[in-house]
Amino acid sequence: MKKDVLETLKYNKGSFISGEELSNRLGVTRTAIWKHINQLKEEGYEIESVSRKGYRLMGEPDLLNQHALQLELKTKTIGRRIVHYDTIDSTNTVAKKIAAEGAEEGAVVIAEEQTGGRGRLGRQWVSPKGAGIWMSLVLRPSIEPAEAAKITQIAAAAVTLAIRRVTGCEAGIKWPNDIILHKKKVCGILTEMGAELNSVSYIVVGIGINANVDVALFPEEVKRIATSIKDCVGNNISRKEIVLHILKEFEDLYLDFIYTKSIKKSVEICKAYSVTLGNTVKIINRDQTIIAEAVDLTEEGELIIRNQEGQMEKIISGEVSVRGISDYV
Ligand code: BT5
Repeated sequence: MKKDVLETLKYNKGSFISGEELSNRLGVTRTAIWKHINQLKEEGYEIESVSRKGYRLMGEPDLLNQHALQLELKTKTIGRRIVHYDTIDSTNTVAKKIAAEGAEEGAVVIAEEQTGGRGRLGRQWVSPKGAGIWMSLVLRPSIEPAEAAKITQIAAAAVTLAIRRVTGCEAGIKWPNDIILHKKKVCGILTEMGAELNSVSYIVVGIGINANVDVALFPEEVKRIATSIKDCVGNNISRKEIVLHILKEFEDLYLDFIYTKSIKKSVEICKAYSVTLGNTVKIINRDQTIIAEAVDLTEEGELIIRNQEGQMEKIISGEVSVRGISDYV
């Protein structure tokens, strides 16, 4: 019921709705409405109450804990359980641990700060306190280990849609795991798994987003290539709105993958918002560097390039930098 009260206030955000109207619409007494309003206020919602006018929602807290998110979450499984930490080494490490201990599909680990945030190949992910979105999703798809990279494409599509829908910023995808704003990295995705023989027992997809982060305070080598959503919008944005949208978009695309066994839908989104396709790319594979043109994505989410001899090649994973994007050197 508290959820319904909040939803109605949000729908009317900025204007008054009377206690009587709320109680009629939601079918409970005005005293019950009053109690829910008080609880919401205690949780940090700024609700103005004026006699004869009613209630008006003025501001919402930007909390990422289980209680705050669940009040507004519209998913069936993803995010139904949220484990929230103030400080943790890495949400991916915690998510892998709880997954190995049997955590259910859809469990999400979120931290305000990571002291040992990880990128791919043991690289560091800078994760300062309170301003970013550092979270990891536990999944249990019946897939083979070789398919794990598909989950990265689903996550990239979900994050891009969420950033675009909530902020209007033109987020793009640098294959396979970076989200880009104004040619700089705003988000990285790290997909890890636990597998037995030929089947995946769990997948953890870690998403790191510089939401309201001050990238000017980043180490020099990261500052050069990083940006934040705040820098695009011009002011702080609601991390909660972004998380709610990501979880919903992710669930829709993930369930589509589970039912159809194809990530076609996600790949369409990855193609539509790609900053890689049509550009010159540099691919570093072990000691070899290839310069090529990025041509297309396959239905499985692999990159097709045209090499300098004019031949087409399929790239399954690897370090790909795109000419014009900040990490191309
Ligand atoms: C990634 O790796 O981009 C994956 C990052 C995943 C982070 C999330 S946060 C929640 C979860 N828990 C974790 O411990 N990790 C996941 P990669 O493509 O290897 O890029 C790493 C590189 O990005 C670093 O070497 C830096 O150059 C750069 N970098 C580090 N921190 C950054 C930040 N906050 N913003 C932008 N770039 C960053």
